[in-house]
Amino acid sequence: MILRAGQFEFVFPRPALVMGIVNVTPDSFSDGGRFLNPEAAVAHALQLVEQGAEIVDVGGESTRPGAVPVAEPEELRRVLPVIEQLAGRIKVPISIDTAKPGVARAALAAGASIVNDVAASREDGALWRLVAETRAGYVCMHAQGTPRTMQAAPAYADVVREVREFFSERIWRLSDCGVSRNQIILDPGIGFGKTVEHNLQLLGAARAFTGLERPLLLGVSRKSFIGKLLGAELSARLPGALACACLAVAAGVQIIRAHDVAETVQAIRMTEAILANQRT
Ligand code: 7PJ
Repeated sequence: MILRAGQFEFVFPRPALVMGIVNVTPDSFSDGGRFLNPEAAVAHALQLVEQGAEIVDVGGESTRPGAVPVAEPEELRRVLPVIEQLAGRIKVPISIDTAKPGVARAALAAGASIVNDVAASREDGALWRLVAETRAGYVCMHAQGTPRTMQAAPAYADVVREVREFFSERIWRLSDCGVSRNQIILDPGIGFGKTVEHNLQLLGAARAFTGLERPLLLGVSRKSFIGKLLGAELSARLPGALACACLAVAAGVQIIRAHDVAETVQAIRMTEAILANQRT
C-alpha cells in the first residue's frame, strides 16, 4: 500500500506515523492561544518534527464542539504565514486542517501537501478536483453534523457499519473527481458527532476499516471522551490517549494525530517492537 501526498511517498507496511498538531487558534480546546503568532507556531512545529513527527498538521479554525466558525480571511491570515515559513524548513509533509476549500487551495499553494478535510462528510466536488489536480494527500474524515451542533444528539443504527460505508462511498466519489486511491487517508473522526460509546465502538473496531486498503488515521489526543470515561482533566489525558494509540497501531492504524509527539512516538515504537515478536 502506497500513500502519495504531493512530492512525498510512504510505503506501508512501515512504522506508524505521528502527525503533530500545530493549532494557530485563540480557542482550541487544549492549547488555544499558545501559538497564535506565526513565529511561536513555527518554532513549535520544528520542535514536533525534532520529536519525531512525520507529518505536521496546521489548523487555524477550532473544531471543538460548539466552536464558532472562523471567517476565511482570518483563517488564512493565521495559517498561511506558518505554512510558508515551515515549507522550506522541514522535510516532512505539512497538512492543512480545514473545512474550507479556499483555505485548502491557498495552503497547498503555500507548500502544504495534504488536505486534512474535517468536513469530508459534506459534498465538495471543487475541493476534490483541487486535490486531484495538485496530487495532494487527502484525509477523508467522518463527521456527523458540524462542530457547532455535532455533539447535540449523535445517532447511528451501527456507527462502525455507517463509517465504513461512508469511507467506501467517498473513495468512489473521490475517484470520480480524479483523486487516486493512493492519495487517500481514512479517519473515523473520533469525537465528531459521536458519543463516548460511539467512539469506543469505533476504536474497538479499527480492524474493520483495514479491508479498505488505505492508511487509517486516528485523532484521540486530549479528547473529551477520555475525560468523560475516566474523569481526567484536559491536561491529564495523555495515558488514555496513548492506550488508544497503542491498541490502534496493533489493530492496523498507520497514522496517529497527537499533541504530545515525543510520548506518542515512544509508545508506538514500543508497541511495534512487541508486535514484531508476537507469537501466534
Ligand atoms: C481531528 C482532526 C481528528 C483529523 C481535529 C482536536 C480536535 N483531524 N482535527 N482527525 N481532530 N484528521 O484537535 O482534538 O480526529 S480538531
